[in-house]
Amino acid sequence: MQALDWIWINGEQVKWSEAKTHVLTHALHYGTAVFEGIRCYRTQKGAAVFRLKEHVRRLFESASIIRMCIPYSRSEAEEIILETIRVNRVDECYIRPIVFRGYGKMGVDPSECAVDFVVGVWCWGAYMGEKSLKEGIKAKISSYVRNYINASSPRAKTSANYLNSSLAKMEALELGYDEAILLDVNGFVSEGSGENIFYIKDNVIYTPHSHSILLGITRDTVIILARDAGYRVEETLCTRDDLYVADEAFFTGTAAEITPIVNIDGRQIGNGVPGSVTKTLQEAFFQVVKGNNQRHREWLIPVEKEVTHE
Ligand code: PPE
Repeated sequence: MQALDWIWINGEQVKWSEAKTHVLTHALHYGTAVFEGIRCYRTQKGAAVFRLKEHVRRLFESASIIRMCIPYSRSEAEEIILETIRVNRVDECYIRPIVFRGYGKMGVDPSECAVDFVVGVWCWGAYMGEKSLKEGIKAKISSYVRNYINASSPRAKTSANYLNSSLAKMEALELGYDEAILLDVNGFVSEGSGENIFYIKDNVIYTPHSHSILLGITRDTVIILARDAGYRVEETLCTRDDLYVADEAFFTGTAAEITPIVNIDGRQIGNGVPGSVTKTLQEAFFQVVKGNNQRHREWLIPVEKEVTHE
């Protein structure tokens, strides 16, 4: 990865190359961390962070689920994120706040360890390559089952949950696919290793109503944009067969944005190229994040403080 200049650690901007933590950090050993993935886009009115408030809120909810108290308010966290983008002087980037149990005491109980707060930003283009957005990708139903609700709280964006994702992703790549689709413990479709999933059948848009998913902010965005455009959107139980016979399918995520899926387990989806509904939603999504849709301007938080003329 390409280094930028500054990373926020516990109250100050630290030089990128000096942004280090102790090897006996609790989270390194036990996965006791929560994080976010947020994007900042270049718009006509300057750099803007997409749905910053919703991401920060989810960060705080994830922390609360794992009984970790963040030493800032939500508005302070938002300001720290904006400042970290400003000091790195980038107008498009991916933002990674992470809050973790730090150094203090080993053993599974983290309650005596410090809570560390870090914000890093870097430039991150298309998650699965520029081609994937245009041409779509091949996915595989994973042999790994998604994290179970009463085992590790999939709706919390915890580092520990990502072992499940890593295993599924490595398996998919090893077998020549681009991404994994995980089923939940009941055998219903949950999500990708780092994305939510949608499919389209007879012009209706479906997305899994599984409790074993991260409630994606891009998922929410797409549901709203699809309804704006007059589509019917259903949150439903979804089987692998529903996907196999879908007309279109796509992944959503901050990193993945809207990535079409054109093949699942060797079965061509629709015509084997990104479908028209997917392309319409992709276009609508990029219009919004780039600030070209006035209706949803409130989703874009400007990085530079707005100057008010009196
Ligand atoms: N499910 C999972 C498991 C997931 O990791 C993400 C985001 C989503 C759904 C979509 O959520 P949202 O970004 O709010 O629409 N995955 C993040 C991390 C990816 C990574 O490789 O790191 C992301 O997209 O930022």
